[in-house]
Amino acid sequence: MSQNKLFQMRRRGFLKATTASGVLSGLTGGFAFNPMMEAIADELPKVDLRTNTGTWLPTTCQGCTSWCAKQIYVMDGRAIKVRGNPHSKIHNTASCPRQHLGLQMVYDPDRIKTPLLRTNPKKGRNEDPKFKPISWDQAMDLLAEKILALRAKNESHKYALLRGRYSHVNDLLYKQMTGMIGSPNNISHSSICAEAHKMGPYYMDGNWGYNQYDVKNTKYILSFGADPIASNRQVSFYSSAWGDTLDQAKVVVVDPRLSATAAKAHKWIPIETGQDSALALAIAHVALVKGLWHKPFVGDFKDGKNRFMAGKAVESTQFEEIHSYGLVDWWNLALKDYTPEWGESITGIPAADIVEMATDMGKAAPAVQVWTARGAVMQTRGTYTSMACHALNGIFGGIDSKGGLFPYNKVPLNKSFPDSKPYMDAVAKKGKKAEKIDQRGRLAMPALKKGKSGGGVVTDNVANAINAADPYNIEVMLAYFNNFVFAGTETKRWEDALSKVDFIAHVTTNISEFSMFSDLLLPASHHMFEKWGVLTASGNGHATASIQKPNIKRMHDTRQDETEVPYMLAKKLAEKGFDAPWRYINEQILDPETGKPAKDAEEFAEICVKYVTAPLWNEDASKYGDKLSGWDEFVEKGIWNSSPYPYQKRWGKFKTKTGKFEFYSKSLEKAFTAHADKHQVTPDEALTACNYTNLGKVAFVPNYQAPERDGDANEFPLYFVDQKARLNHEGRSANSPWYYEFKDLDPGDDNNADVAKINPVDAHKLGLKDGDPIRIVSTVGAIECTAKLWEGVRPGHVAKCFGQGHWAYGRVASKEFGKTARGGNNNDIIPNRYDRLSGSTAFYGHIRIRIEKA
Ligand SMILES: Nc1nc2c(c(=O)[nH]1)N[C@H]1C(S)=C(S)[C@@H](COP(=O)(O)OP(=O)(O)OC[C@H]3O[C@@H](n4cnc5c(=O)[nH]c(N)nc54)[C@H](O)[C@@H]3O)O[C@H]1N2
Ligand SMILES: Nc1nc2c(c(=O)[nH]1)N[C@H]1C(S)=C(S)[C@@H](COP(=O)(O)OP(=O)(O)OC[C@H]3O[C@@H](n4cnc5c(=O)[nH]c(N)nc54)[C@H](O)[C@@H]3O)O[C@H]1N2
Ligand code: SF4
Ligand SMILES: [Mo]
Repeated sequence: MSQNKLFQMRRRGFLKATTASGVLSGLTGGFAFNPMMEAIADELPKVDLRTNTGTWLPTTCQGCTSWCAKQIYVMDGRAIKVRGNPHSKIHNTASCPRQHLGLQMVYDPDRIKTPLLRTNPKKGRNEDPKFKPISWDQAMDLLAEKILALRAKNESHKYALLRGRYSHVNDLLYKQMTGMIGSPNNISHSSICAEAHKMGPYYMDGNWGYNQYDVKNTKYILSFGADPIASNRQVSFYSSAWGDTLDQAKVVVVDPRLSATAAKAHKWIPIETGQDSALALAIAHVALVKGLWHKPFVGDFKDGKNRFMAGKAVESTQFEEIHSYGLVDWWNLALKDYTPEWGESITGIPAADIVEMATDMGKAAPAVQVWTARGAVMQTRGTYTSMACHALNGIFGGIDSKGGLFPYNKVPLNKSFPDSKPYMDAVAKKGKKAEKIDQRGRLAMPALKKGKSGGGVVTDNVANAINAADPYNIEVMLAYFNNFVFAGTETKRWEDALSKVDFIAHVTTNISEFSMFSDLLLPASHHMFEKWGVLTASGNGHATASIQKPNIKRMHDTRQDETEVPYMLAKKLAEKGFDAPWRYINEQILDPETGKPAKDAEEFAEICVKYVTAPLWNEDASKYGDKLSGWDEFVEKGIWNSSPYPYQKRWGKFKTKTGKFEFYSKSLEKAFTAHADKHQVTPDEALTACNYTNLGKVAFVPNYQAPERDGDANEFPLYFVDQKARLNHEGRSANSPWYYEFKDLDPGDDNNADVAKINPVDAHKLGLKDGDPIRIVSTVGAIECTAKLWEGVRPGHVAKCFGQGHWAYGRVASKEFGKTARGGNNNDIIPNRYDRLSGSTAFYGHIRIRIEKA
């Protein structure tokens, strides 16, 4: 039987009555049958009409936050292959395994093909939305009406814009439009992403951002949870360089789970979850006692005699720092007590091993780099873990050093669109002044992004705020490229919250769990193949700006989320008498080449990218990197590269309060004291309100605080360890068959299964064997999956990939679309907790569980 016949038969065999939504026709399972490959083939012209010649066209992958510059091979209007953009000085043609899944996503037969309107007014987990197709004009009309109704009653603050993944043309829809409509509520996903990671770097060396790691020149890598050949940032580059790195450097990975990187490392340290800071602090202690710190960066005792002795305070005037500040204060306040024996008592890692690590790092200094991942820092104590780990980069001088780590190079972009304030009327000005819906900046939620109380978003708390109608209720929501009902913790909170919102419009490629609580679905053009955008990335000493552009025949009646949608909405609002956004668009966002406004939505999308990137090609960017002759060259290459990062660039001029690398963070002290002052309490009262246990000045140095644990240890005797699957495009690839067919790319995982990896020691106690169906129960929920006995997880811990458990993300991702999940969503069992200093959601460390046979 031919392949096609077989597929047709299976398709018929699997056809059922229509599904919950009535939109996706009812293929269940997706385990044996794969409609996707057929759909891709269907999209190409019939075989004898194909030209068999194509072109490599540039774009950017957003499968993860590496944001690699890509080329796609397009033949007859269809994309058929993906590779790295050879012009990239970060990764060249190198790539990661998940790049290919983009093809299955853009040609996913389950994509939304037209706007859809909910006809069932009742919202809930078991309510079928009963979506029916409508036109774009009707859709925009309805959304505009809802927004205008809020403005008419002077309650424009009850509008909210939710942003998930994005490109650098987002400012118009995200910030400027929201402002002109009159709401303070532009909510990004950043604090369910990795904000706690930035706390160490920002409050110690002034970089609110991620670092790039000089892996080609390093001699020692210590990773706290980071798995750079599978996850993290610059996976394509690190994967291509890692073999050489392993030859020339010692690599030590600290992770309760044997990650892909740990499996190749010289040493794997399966730490108890939540205890990373104790290890980092004990290493720092040894480095000082043994005189291993990097003196050209940190300085030395004036007479060269080391006085750091365990438990003994040091006179600060005896030490002269060079590029750092507060080393002796830190020692006296906390570090002097964090001996290797103390470290062993908390982490179980032998003191001798801790001493060995410090000694090796001292020898390799300054070609030392200490990485942190979400796993170590997106915890209730995350800010302090981030600081403790980053402090090691200071002690061993890796900061901005050859073989160390440094911030992303500057890419001159107009990321901010022109200020829309002059277009705000009285309604908008009043609305914009309301408290933000996520309660950021309240006493118990400082969210100190860039030194400001309430400077950062508290994404996951939006659900709590809506459920409590505190500070008010949201009535109209526009959300794009996000799925917080799946990606946020304690998912039930999001289901309840969205059920309370009167009108939600979701701009999405696929119906997702978030869509199931929405009223209007607006089909999005796929970001990698059908959309104008621009992204920046950094690695290998360079930064890049690379474009996304519509390279294939647009599938379906879709629109680009960040450009066409706001353009059409502004036009509709103007037709109905509110013309501020429309005037703004036509007066402020002009083609940098002609000075003219766009003539239609599609042209506007391109103009937005031209506007943002003009400093790279319309001006002379050679001060920062490549010199381009103009827009055409940029579009043809698809990428601009920066010059290499100059080593020691920031030495002597860190953007901290003292201008130094702050072991005692004057910057955090200032920011947190201002937060306490704002609430008219003492800093200690504020720290206590935020659930931190070390008060006084200790709060401003890296310090150890026992992890919070959720639940009773007898009832829930195991810890849960979440991880990213290697083929996760964040939450977006779950409807791609390859995601399941190659699941064993994750060490310990099995193809076509959702497994919880349990150490055989624990499994035997529980009487479990491979393949047993199990239920994982936490204090907030339960999920079902399959037991997998595996030595690659620390006893007492259970590791499971995030990504499966979709009950509404297409026919492959769900057992029965709209009803039953395939596998379990980890977020159903993760209790909603925060690292309050950063406003980040805790996804790790606090999750106690038990396992039952299902
Ligand atoms: N494959 C893949 N890569 C991705 C993405 C993706 O979806 N898929 N998404 C991208 C995005 S959005 C982001 S923000 C980055 C995030 O990249 P990272 O910041 O590197 O974070 P994760 O990979 O989420 O971190 C989870 C890791 O921490 C480990 N871990 C869990 N608990 C602990 C603990 O208590 N201590 C220690 N030391 N480790 C622990 C887990 O085993 C896992 O290896 O990744 C990007 N890269
Ligand atoms: N347990 C656990 N939870 C996590 C993580 C984890 O590692 N473990 N990772 C966290 C991290 S780092 C992040 S960044 C967040 C991500 O969480 P979100 O920001 O919510 O993003 P996604 O889950 O990727 O969902 C994106 C949604 O956008 C839609 N979509 C897909 N492609 C497109 C497109 O091209 N255009 C538009 N407009 N829409 C599209 C689909 O509906 C998809 O469900 O999840 C966080 N949640
Ligand atoms: S590393 Fe991430 S951004 Fe780069 S190709 Fe892979 S999935 Fe895409
Ligand atoms: Mo993220």
